[in-house]
Amino acid sequence: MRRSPNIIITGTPGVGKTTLCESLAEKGVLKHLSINQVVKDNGCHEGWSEEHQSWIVDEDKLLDAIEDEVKEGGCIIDWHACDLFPESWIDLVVVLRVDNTILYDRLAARNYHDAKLQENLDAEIMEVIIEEAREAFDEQIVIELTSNTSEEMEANQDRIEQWIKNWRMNNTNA
Ligand code: DAT
Repeated sequence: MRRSPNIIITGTPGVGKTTLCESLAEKGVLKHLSINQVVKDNGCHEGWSEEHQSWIVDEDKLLDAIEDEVKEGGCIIDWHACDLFPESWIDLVVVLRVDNTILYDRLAARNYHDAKLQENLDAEIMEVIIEEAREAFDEQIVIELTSNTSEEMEANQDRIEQWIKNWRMNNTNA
């Protein structure tokens, strides 16, 4: 049994996953597992998609690469998809949400080309990732948090830290 929980922080690109994960990891709360980095470092992909400007991920290779680490617990998984991770690995799924005008500015600042920018804005409006999370996991472990401002990000961080404390209290002596 895990002594520390595994959390997925997910959401459309630009919602603030990496910023939140890094800040939780800096405080030593849990370990930041950037799936983007794992995919790159371990070659868990079938090449680069020019159209999507992202790696074409080989999900089996990716799961093999992280399995031992995740099974030990204490990981914050940072990725824009969540339904590939086995339910038994995961204790909490946090879906970050952002208003579309704010998301537009953040993605434009990354110089995303128009098609990619629009694709991501549509995904956010259509609630693609929250739907995916609710279908793949027990609804009770899926939470949706807005992250428009740094104040909201701090509040989200506090809330997740509190959740982790509670999880540890409820699970370590069980
Ligand atoms: P993601 O990992 O979801 O793609 P990110 O963490 O790289 O997103 O953040 C995208 C940009 O937005 C980055 O410049 C930092 C900024 N940002 C993230 N969360 C924020 C927040 N809650 N308030 C203001 N800016 C935020």
